[in-house]
Amino acid sequence: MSVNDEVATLLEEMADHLEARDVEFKPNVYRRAADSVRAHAVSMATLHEEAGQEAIEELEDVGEAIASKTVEYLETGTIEELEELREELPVDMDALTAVEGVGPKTVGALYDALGVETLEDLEAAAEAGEIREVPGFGAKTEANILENIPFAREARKRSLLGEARPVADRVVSFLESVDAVAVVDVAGSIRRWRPTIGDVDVLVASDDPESVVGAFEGWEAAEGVIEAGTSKASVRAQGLRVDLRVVVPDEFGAALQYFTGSKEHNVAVRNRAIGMDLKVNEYGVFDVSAVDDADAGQRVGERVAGETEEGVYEALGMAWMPPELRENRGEVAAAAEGALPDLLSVDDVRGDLHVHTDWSDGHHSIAEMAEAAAAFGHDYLVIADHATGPGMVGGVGLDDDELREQLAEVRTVAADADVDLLAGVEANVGAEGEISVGDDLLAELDCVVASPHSDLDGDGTDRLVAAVEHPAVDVLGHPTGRMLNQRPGHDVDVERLAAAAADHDTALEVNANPRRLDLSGAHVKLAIEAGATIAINTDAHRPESYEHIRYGVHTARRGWAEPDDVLNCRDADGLRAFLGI
Ligand code: DGT
Ligand code: CA
Ligand code: CA
Ligand code: ZN
Repeated sequence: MSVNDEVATLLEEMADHLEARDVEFKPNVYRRAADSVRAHAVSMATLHEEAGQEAIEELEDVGEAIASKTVEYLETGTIEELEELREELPVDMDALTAVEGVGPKTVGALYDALGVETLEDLEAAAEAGEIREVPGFGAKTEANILENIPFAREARKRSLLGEARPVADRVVSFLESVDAVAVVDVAGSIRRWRPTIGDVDVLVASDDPESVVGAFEGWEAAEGVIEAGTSKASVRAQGLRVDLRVVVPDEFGAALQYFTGSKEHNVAVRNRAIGMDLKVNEYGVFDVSAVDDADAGQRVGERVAGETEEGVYEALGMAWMPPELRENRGEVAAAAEGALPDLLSVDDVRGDLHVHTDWSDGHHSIAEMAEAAAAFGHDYLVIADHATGPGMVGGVGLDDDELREQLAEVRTVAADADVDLLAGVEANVGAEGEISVGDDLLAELDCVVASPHSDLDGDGTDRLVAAVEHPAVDVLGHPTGRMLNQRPGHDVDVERLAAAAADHDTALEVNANPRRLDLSGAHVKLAIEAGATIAINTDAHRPESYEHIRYGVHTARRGWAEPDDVLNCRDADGLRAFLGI
């Protein structure tokens, strides 16, 4: 973890403890400060060294009290107030609050009543029927908790793509600087851009594997070596396991293909090879037509490919395909027929249709978000702050009068902005699909994003279909409402939803926030096949988050999306035509 991540994690833990003790306001102050510290480009340690506590106080949403706790941590390695809070409430807060429906307040109450400290305690208490006896809890809550524990336990083993990808980028650029390394690439789920990552796989081509392993063990970000051999090693870095394998340059392509996976894709590839009298494995592609026993060893028969991945696929009669497609969803047949999609890339995206400002829960003004979007290279930007309504707690959302006021402000800023600045809203989709903003106001806005924020259990198809059928809705935001590693979100009949969306000219969002990635790649593929248009939006609450667009783009690529399938790959005129403005 970087220093900023460490500080942010501690501030978040303070927030949870304060909330567990029913302290008002302060928890959110700590959470906002944690966000700000985590997103800050310069390390708190550097700021502190060079300019002291005052430099930390300059951060957005960080006041004197939190800056002084940060300094206390940097100087002593602990925060005394947090130590006291932990002593009073000695629970595994992270593990317990990972259970959907269990927040810090619940943790506090169950500790006081039953002494629940760990996930195991929680499970035992629920199984024994003790939770329903605690005031404020009932049999239904108890059953929900019990049902959600396995999901939380599984989820905690995997990291978010948004956490793992920066680590992968870092290890690749480090290995590129090592002399003995000829070629380096990531493999495994990180290369396929899966939304969650078990471990980060890195593959190197080299004639001197021991030097590469030695350098890797000394990588500055490595916090500990898990295991090390002559041609592979695993280290822990920023809370992740990073697996390195070193192969000879001549076998790099075959190894890269093999270790990229997915397993299901590799099975389909191997089966195709068998039908062609070929054998494919991590060492190469081998012609085994003249061999009696193709299983006699790994390197049998005549080797026909293996140095490059392109060569491996070519030997099997397939075009090379982007790793995002390798999930056994028809890509092997498509590659053999020359029918692979021409996937979009990050550069194809021309704007963002869903960002927040300090009018709701963002952290920057309309003008700042617009300026940063222009600097990022966008042609257009839609300000889509939260409206009040179901799921908007804590006074975050704007009512219709405030939205009208904001609309006027957006028009004023737009007059001088370097992007085509459009006025929108993120309205809430109610339990029956109703939209939480008045129809006359919706008609005045350029772009209406509508998203579900409440009641996210069970099948959501009816509710979401009703929302996309609303004539004023342009984009259905984070349709399932899933939060990776936290809650699964709605089940959705995506084909029915997509057909309705296509009929009513509503785009379905791929929310690029690394906690969401919603729709998923599998959903995107179904949606496009049913004729729907996709929108890829960051849901940015600060300019730094514009960078998240890559997670959305790669998720859409996992769904076989081409530029024509994506609303915000169109130019401003094309966007306006879709929005009817
Ligand atoms: P993860 O780490 O759980 O997010 O997922 P992956 O896909 O990165 O899986 P990992 O790290 O266990 O292995 C990396 C790749 O190596 C995997 O995608 C395919 C390949 N691989 C590993 N074990 C096997 C296996 O038993 N059979 C086959 N065909 N491929 C394997
Ligand atoms: Ca992996
Ligand atoms: Ca691995
Ligand atoms: Zn939202």
